[in-house]
Amino acid sequence: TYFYYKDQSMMNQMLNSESMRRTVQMMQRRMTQVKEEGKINIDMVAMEMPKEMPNLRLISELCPKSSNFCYFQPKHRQAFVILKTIFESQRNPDEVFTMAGACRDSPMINSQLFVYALCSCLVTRRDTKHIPIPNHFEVMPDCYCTTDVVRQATKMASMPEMPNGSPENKMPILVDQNFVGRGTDPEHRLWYFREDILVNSHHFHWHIVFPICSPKVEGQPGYRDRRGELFYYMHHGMIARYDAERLCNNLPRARMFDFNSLMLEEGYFGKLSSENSGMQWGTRQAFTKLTNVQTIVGDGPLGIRVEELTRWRDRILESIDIGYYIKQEGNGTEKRVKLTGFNGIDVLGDIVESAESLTPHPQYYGRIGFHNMGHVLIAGSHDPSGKHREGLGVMGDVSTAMRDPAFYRWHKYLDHIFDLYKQTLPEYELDKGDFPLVWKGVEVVPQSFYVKAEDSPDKNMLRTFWNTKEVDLSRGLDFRRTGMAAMKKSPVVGMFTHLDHPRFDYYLKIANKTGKPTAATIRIFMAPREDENGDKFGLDEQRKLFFEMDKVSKQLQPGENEIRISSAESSVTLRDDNGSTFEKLERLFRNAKNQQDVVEEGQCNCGWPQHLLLPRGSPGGTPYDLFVIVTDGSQDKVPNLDRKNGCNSALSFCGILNEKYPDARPMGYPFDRNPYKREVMQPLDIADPCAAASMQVPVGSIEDYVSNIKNSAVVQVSIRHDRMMMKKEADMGQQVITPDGNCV
Ligand code: CUO
Repeated sequence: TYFYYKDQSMMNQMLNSESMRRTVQMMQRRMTQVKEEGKINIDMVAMEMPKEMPNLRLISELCPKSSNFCYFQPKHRQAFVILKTIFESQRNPDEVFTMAGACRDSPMINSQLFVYALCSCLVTRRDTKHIPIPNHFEVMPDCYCTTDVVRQATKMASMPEMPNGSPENKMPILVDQNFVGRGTDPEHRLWYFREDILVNSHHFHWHIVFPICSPKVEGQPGYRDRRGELFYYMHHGMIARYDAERLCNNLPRARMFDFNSLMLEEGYFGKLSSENSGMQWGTRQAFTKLTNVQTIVGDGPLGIRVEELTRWRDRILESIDIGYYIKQEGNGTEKRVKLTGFNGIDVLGDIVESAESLTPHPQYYGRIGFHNMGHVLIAGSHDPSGKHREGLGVMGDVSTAMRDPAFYRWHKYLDHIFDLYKQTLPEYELDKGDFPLVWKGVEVVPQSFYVKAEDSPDKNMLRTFWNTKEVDLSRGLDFRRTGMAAMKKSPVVGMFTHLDHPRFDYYLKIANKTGKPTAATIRIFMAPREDENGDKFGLDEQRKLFFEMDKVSKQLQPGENEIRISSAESSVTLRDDNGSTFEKLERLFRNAKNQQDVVEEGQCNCGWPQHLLLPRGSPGGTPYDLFVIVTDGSQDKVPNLDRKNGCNSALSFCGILNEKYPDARPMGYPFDRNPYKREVMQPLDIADPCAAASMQVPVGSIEDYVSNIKNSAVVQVSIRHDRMMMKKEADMGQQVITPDGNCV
């Protein structure tokens, strides 16, 4: 379906150049011709121009079309809020799309900004929240593919169709690890994680669903329940997974950003450029020191100082130490409010991220935000004075930031802050729970071996391998607007190499001794078992490395329950392997009988990629601890929850759009707090009351921990990485002969 404007005079006003006007007119003529000839089936939809165009000049001044849009930069954020508000203030979805069509083609509007504002509006408005959003990597492939791939794709898109199905312009463009670095750099081993298109797309979509400008008042459109806490928990999950990948690649865990040296030890050369703005993303040499960022090319003076970052950091740490935060009141006065309890982490998340409408005191905790400013300072560190006219680095945008090793240093520091707060809270008394279930055990079984689960030699042995994914790059904004590609159906295919694994099941046996049907929540976590030196982790360290694998609600019948949970339905991953592609959405809209079909099938592309559910492991097998705990479903339940609402995959990372977060417990429970067991010491001297006091003794290992909690179990699993195994064979659980003749 192609859109054109009914009102040609308005269109001419929108298109500022003669060549652009000619291109569009030529495209319209060509489309009419092709349609009349019946060569392809094109629906042409006439679009009304908005009755009144808002003044877009301010948006253009705040975020020029020629800049790389930076989500964390205050002026760009202001532009984002204004444009999003323009979309939100339209009276109905038709008006939103009419306005969006006009803004998209306006010479005033930055393309990246346009996509952010429109997507964010669609997931916020009540009357558009059912509309699934396509993958960002299909809309903006230049944020995910290196410049040479984009150039190649552009060239292929503009090639005329070859006769007789000649494969010349159908050949996929191969995208693999060789594009961004070389094996001589140890950090390059993590290319498959940092450069993964679905990892970066998840990060983009998460920040779209939970934008910085979310409203504060419950019930307002776009209000996000426990948003600050989810900022902590989702990013914590990503950092824990990154560390798990590092350890199995023989790399030490990521080190947090060092405020003393201000040094960024790893360099990054992403080879990315924005096709829309024409700017290159900045690069950074190793051992670059963070300094004040004065100017950003295209955006003028910025004046962000490291000193401010340090001051805000100190205020946040002090608030944690004293257990109070400073809140600004409507009348300009301030008051101290207790930072504790269930909501404490939610408030702290907003303070650290400094979501502007949510932070309790913007002046005190950061006028543009502690977390956001860290991103901008790192993104500008390669040319802080702007004298080289370099664009911001990839840390400036949520769709590109996870490519840079500095992202993990910065977020590890934030995670450290959150953990300092969590350490001020009392430990969970899990051993005192009165949920009388009895464990028989937990096993992990590849799905192809499930029939013989009990005696399969492969139980608790998981595998990973390399796979490829094809992505249609021709939908990117610029590809569609220029050249002949807009008029033919021929896709430009990028073939991305990524980690993958055969699906597997968790196989649990739980005896319900309550004598009646009981609701239960099964929480599954995984963590590396050994540290950089091959020593077994103590739980005080390991608890920070546990990442969520799944969370499932089940009704347990009295007596023994055998439960099988598939890895493919994880609570942290996307439901579809490729997310919602344009192709899928087109099919969905074509086949849907009503809006409910769209709501049930569509998703907002927020969710960890299924193919990265498991860490890579190693050729010889890497040991991991798989921990399962069953909690009382009646205490986990959130009342009046509509789980049928849109955007309902990856619940643990993304919640349910416009609903309460679907778990009443703190996120990360039970590893978010220190695991202590209480032991009462025998009095040594009756005259000395201190000697008789109870003492908290740290738990040594995960096995010690589990031995005290009757509703939990831990099992050791091994993940083996088969370098050559291909997906088809892996799914079938068959042996494969690799090209070098080895049998895996
Ligand atoms: Cu998601 Cu720093 O918050 O990137």
